[in-house]
Amino acid sequence: MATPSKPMLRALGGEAVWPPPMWLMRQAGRYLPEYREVRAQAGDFIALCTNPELAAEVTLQPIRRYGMDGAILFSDILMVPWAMGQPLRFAEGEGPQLQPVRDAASIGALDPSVCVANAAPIFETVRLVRAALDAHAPKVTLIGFAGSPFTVACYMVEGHGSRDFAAARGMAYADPQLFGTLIRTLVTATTGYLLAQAEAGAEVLMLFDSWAGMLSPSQFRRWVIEPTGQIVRNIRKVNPTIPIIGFPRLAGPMLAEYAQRTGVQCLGVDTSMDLRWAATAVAPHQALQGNLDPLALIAGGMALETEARSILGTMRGRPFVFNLGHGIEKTTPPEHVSALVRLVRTG
Ligand code: 1CP
Repeated sequence: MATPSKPMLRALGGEAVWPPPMWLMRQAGRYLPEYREVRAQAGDFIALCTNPELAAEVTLQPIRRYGMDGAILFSDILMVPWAMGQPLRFAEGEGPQLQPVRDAASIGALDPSVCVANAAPIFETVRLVRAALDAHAPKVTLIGFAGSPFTVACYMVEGHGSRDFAAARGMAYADPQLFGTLIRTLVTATTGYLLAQAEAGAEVLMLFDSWAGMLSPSQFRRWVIEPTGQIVRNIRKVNPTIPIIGFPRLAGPMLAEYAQRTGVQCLGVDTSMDLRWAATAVAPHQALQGNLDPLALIAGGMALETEARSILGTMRGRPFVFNLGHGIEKTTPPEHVSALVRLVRTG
């Protein structure tokens, strides 16, 4: 196979590309006026995620505005439970609302085999974005994604966002068999969902595990490392080369075991993590991605410059993808993102 010429694919392949490729988690979203315009046109959020033309348009907006190296599919981690038939709505101002699954009957009723068929419009978005990038931005890498089984299960059991996801984490202790059934269902659904994105043109796959850091080490091994490793192995059987980014947010020292045992090519690191330590915790060929504080991006000016330069100084000479440590906030001034791009581009 020819050496990839896209900067992001080179970095994920273990090369210390400099200046590093960059993109930002949630780079498409409400902080952009052009997003708000399309969002208003689409109606609700699910309508936007399942409208391939509009979803492709918002995926491409930050590429046009900033020239990022990565375009992340515009969708949501909760589209997997939605595609398995769990009722979902995004209520204005209160975030996602699902009809909770908390017993054997409702968990048993979830059917992972219908996920790919129901998510067909999302794969069409991937096709449209890939065609647009191939035609107009051939150096930009298309990133597909899903939530990791544990984080998605948190929302499915709880029914909404939460500070501690006590119902989900409680079920994992009180009835590990039932929770395990839900996690296995999600491993199957997520494998098919990610492979379908790869087939439609995604060049990298990312697994968001936003709530991994709430677990004890033994629970982290069981509900984060094992299912993530299974998904990676399942994908490898069909697609041996596509790079996979794992983002076990707030994993702390568990990052080392996660890196070793899941087999991901790249580790997303959150803002709390010391990048110098992370560099020693993962294998030299494993890339790191992160970890600017989204609040430094809101502040801008010297605070932003100091934080970004410190990250660049620490990561120079390593395979690295510049990113935030969590998603961009909706109060972020778009011109601060432009300033950050200029800064990272000069290395
Ligand atoms: O009305 C709106 O515009 C909805 C806001 C919104 C957006 C823009 C939601 C609802 N999801 C998204 C897009 C989204 N979500 C992307 C798109 C691509 C990009 O990065 O540009 C991605 C990758 C996600 C992933 C996602 N959704 C995560 C994992 C990352 C993270 O932020 O921790 C999680 C936890 C969700 C759930 C979710 N979806 C939406 C909201 C507001 C939430 C958080 C709910 C909560 O816990 O309170």
